[in-house]
Amino acid sequence: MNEQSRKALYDTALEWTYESGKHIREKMENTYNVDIKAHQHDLVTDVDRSVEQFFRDRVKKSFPAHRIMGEEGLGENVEDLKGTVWIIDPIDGTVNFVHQGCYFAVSVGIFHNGEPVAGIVYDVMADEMFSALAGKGLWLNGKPLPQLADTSIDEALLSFNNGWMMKDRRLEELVRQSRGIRSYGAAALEMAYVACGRIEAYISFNLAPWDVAGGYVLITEAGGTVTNYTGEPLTFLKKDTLLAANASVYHTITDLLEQAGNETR
Ligand code: 2AM
Ligand code: CA
Repeated sequence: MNEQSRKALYDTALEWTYESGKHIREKMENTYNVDIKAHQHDLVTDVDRSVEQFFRDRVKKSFPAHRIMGEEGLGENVEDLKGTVWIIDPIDGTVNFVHQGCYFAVSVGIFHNGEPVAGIVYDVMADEMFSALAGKGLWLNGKPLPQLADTSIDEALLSFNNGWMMKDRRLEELVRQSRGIRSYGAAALEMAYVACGRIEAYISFNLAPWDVAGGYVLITEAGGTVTNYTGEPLTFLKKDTLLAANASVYHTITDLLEQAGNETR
């Protein structure tokens, strides 16, 4: 894919994401159905489904050869990243959407033969559009964002769900050493915050490709590091853990976790 086609694809994805945000705000003025999926933490609404359908219709019409992987699974089953693949979460942070009416995002990651092309995370209610075009930089509402600077752990804000501490007590060491812990409940948004330096790291133990694809492009474009919790590259083909951080903080976190592991052995 040449540079011009990549830029055109990025511009189109941005336009459709804005449009989907407008659609979500309109839908929020009326009632919508909420269903529980696997368990009480996992919700889906008519709005999630209609936004995914909105992207599917537009991609199929304008780019019939492209494939789509989406949370609501309304289209084909994508099992590899050959060709151009759109990885879409129509609403990331559905629990926030339903309970709070804010702190949710539309997330879009576009890959070509497994390589990132574009990443978009749109905080619909704050009207904050985080976007990255691979190799060309990243922007917040069209304004360029700088590369992430080295930061020490005592000056770093980290984000993870409190529940993860019950799974890995070594995380307590991060609570002790960092400036503070935050938890926003929307992975794509938390990754966008790492990319723009509002927080220095985000950790999760259970995320799907659509939760992380857009944020992955944003963070790598900002010079940050994204792997799973054990340091392996993400495949974007299965659920995985996540450690996404400013590069300097990433290394401090992995060192601290390793040391904490050795001490408890
Ligand atoms: P979602 O709202 O799109 O489902 C909440 O901590 C974050 O984790 C959200 O980004 C949420 O995405 C994601 N998440 C919650 N439960 C999940 C699950 N069972 N599998 C994958 N991701 C999940
Ligand atoms: Ca979702």
